Amino acid sequence: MGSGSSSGGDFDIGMSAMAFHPSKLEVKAGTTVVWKNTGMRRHSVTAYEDGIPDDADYFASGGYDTEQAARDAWTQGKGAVDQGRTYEHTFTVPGNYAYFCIPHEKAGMSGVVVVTEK
Ligand SMILES: [Cu+2]
Repeated sequence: MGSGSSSGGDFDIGMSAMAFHPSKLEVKAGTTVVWKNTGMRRHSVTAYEDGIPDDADYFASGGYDTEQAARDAWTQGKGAVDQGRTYEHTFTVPGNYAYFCIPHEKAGMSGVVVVTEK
């Protein structure tokens, strides 16, 4: 559970129709961030491979190792965070992590997690 929760609930970042809330979250290294699909649609949490620190682990809902694998899986209906479900990732390397939702990328559904030193 992240320390930067603005929800006061059991998650850090919510997902509405076409946006992450908040779209920018700052946490300390070692924090586990929890996303929750608080909307009605199927979303993904997919890191931009070029948008994370070089030495950080790639992350994507569905557990894919690369952005392309996540995109390919989505076309087969895989990797979604369904309504009411959560996805979490623990950030260990400080830096900026840009991510997006595959089906709503063109609609601007993206966000960033800023990880600071402990
Ligand atoms: Cu979405």
